[in-house]
Amino acid sequence: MTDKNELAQIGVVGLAVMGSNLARNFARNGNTVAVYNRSPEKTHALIEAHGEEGNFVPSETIEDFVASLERPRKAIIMVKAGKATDAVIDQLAEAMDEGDVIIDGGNALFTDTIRREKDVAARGKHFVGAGISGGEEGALNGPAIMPGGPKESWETLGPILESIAANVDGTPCVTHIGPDGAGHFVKMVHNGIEYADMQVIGEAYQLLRYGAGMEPAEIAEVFREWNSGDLDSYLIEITAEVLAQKDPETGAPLVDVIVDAAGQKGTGRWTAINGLELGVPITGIAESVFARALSSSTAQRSAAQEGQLPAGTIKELDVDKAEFIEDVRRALYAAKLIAYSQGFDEIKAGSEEFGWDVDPRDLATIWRGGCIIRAKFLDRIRAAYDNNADLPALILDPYFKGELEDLIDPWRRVVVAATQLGLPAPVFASSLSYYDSLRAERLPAALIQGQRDFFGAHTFKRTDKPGTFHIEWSGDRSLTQTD
Ligand code: NBP
Repeated sequence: MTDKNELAQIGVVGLAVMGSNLARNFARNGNTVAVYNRSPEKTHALIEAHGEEGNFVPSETIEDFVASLERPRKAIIMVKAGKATDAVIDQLAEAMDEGDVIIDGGNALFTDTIRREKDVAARGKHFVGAGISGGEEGALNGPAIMPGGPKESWETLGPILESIAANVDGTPCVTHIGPDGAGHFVKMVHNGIEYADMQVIGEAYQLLRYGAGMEPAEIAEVFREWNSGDLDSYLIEITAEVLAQKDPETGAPLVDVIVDAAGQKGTGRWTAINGLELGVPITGIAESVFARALSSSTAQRSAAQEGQLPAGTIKELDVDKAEFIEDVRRALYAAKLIAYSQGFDEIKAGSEEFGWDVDPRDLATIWRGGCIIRAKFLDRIRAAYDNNADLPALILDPYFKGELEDLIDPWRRVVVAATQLGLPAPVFASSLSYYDSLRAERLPAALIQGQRDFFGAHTFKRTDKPGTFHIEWSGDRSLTQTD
């Protein structure tokens, strides 16, 4: 139904796949929704195909669109991230009044969101950068939504977003995350964790396929079974679907006809870059981004294959299939746990750096539904932060520590097996090194400090007394205290 005279509670600008699905979701959930797209064809197409799903108020100019919104006006931008977003923000800020709310639901870099929030606030309007996860399907049927921006805008916006978000046990998968860029920041880290989660699943598949010699359909069954336990998650579920799928053209397993070069749109890379900038070791996420980059280095991979780089002479491992499958499951669980622990570390560091006061419990709650990393496991993460909101690391929670007791040996065995079999398992292996680094009593960092002092007089601290010290390396090698 469309009614030009009815004022809309919410508006959507940008009616490509995400925007039109989000608009339909609003309409289906009882909101009157104003819709506008730069080229009117998309607006017409939406109304023609789905106008009967609820109350839509279509406009062909941004001025008419703004006039069709009830005050304080609330408009969600779902256009291509980058310059297009800036252009639409400018048009809306021009046409709107003081106190109106502009929401960017695209995948913006959080530093852009901080800048935009400042600009829009200076023009007397509110700006909310909202991370939206769940892809096309989520936008239509219930995404996880991570809005940042001023708290007061959440008061008017919150109930509308709650009406369309996914819902788990009666709790909507949306909450106010924190000021300015907080929402887009946590969405970025969510995507980084998603990269790591997908990579560890990929590594498990690789080991079962080429280590245990299993066929994709058989591995699909293993993943189906895993989906009923600790690993129960959307990503494990769809992995089973993909592995069971046959190519409609050849009848071969679909996974065998897909080119093994993984794409990326950039949010994983942003998460890794930000981890480096904040000095947070998000090794699982960074290795996952590198693994995709390596897979896509096709020229180099062909040269390496043609050049027959030596595999070494260590004898292949004989594995007991059933035991190996269970070991791989546990290694996957362990590496996944590390990736989440690191992701939450990055969120904590970002929140401190930018003064957002993000509550990790909120994220564990809203990520349980709608988003790509939705998983049973998030209930455990929520319980961990409920028990202790200041956990130094997620893996130090008593429940997860207990889990690691059961996971550590299989995890080590799988990394050894991967190494002996010559199968790449970058996140399984690097996560284990991260874990062992965290628990190590002494790290080689002491030696590195010695090297730094040797060539650059960078000084060092001592274990036995306070102060900063230097050795006269090119002189008599005496010790001097520098402060
Ligand atoms: P696209 O990212 O493909 O963007 C197409 C939309 O942007 C069209 O409505 C287009 O209008 C509009 N647009 C462009 Br391009 N330049 C514009 C400009 N200068 N002024 C006004 N409008 C302009 O759409 P999408 O895939 O639906 O994604 C929308 C946002 O949601 C993106 O930021 C994306 O990163 C994010 N997101 C996408 C997904 C996903 O699964 N696809 C998931 C989560 C988030 P036109 O019709 O006139 O060309």
